[in-house]
Amino acid sequence: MFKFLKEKLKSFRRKVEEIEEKEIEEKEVKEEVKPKVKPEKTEAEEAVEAEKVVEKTKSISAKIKGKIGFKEKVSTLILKREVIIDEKKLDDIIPELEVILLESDVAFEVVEEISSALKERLLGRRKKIGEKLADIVVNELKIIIKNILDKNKFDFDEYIEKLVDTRSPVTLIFVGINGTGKTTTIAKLAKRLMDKGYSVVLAAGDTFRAGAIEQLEEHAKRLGVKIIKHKAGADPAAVIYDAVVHAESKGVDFVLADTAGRMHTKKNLIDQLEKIKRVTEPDMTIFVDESIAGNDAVERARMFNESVGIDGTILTKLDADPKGGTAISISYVTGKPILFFGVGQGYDDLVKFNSEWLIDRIFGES
Ligand SMILES: Nc1nc2c(ncn2[C@@H]2O[C@H](COP(=O)(O)OP(=O)(O)OP(=O)(O)O)[C@@H](O)[C@H]2O)c(=O)[nH]1
Ligand SMILES: [Mg+2]
Repeated sequence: MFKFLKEKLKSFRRKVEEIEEKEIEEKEVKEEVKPKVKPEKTEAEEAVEAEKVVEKTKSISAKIKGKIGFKEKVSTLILKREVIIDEKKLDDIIPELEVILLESDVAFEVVEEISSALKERLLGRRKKIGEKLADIVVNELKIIIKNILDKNKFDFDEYIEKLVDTRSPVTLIFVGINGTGKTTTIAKLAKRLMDKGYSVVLAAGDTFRAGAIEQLEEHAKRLGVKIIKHKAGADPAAVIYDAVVHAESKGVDFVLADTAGRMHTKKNLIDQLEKIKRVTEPDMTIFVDESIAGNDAVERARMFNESVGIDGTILTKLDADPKGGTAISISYVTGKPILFFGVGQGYDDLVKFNSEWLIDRIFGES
């Protein structure tokens, strides 16, 4: 997962380290010209000592009048190690990061946001003795990406728990283009809900693609869950409506409704989704797309949201995505939360959205 982005971020880190090493070397060359007072001590020892002495000089300032020369020396020792992150340093660092993010399919507006937030957080910052520039930059980057991911924070479990107390059934419909994982995700979510003790019925609302009804039926059989279906070619709004009526009469908690994959550019197909929504009044319209599609997925999410209206996204195939930019960008761009990540083809390969989980996958070793 995210191999490409991880490698790039590692080499970015090395580059920041090199910038810092070069700067230290340049300083040391300058230092060598000046005579050293206590050459036998290491720089780190000197720095620690220097800090202690400055603290002391503050509290006992009256007593140090005769040692002014020494105090001045101590201050220079601190100053020469305390680096302020300036515009020039950021100009060396940030453009490189922007390229990495763009190459990793992070949406342009999100790259801009990361870039300006990083600049704001770093410019003029004093780097303490012993602090590594690379650590500072990477930690800030993690915080910024986490803030972006949490911008539309939403707890799916909490939401449905409340909802299911007030009405039965809770209806969720799944929309998106062809082949992104809608049907598989419905099966995964059905299992997840049943594992939590809820009852579920599936609605075979993809009456268009050959074999789509049978595909959902197969999942229903494996999971031991009821499916409501009509013949191929039937009106999907009618199928989903029937499933809702069935669930109402049997006291079933959830209706998970499949729909046919459709391009966001096909007006008649988008109109059909509007009709489904009008007739079945779903509690949530969930957009499903695949992480590997990069900026295309983000663009489609934006278009589906504008035309049909979505309440959240499930991003599938993270396990097969070397980049990760879609996951970073999609919620920020649509203003709607990511609900789950699909991380494989098995029923349990569904991870509830959690920004820390994602940050660990991007920056960690796993
Ligand atoms: N690796 C991986 N594959 C997935 C994931 N989710 C779905 N798939 C696979 O993606 C393929 C398409 O999945 P479907 O669920 O049929 O997709 P769909 O959106 O319903 O497709 P249409 O009905 O044709 O529009 C299948 O082979 C799934 O097994 C995932 O998270 N990871
Ligand atoms: Mg399908």
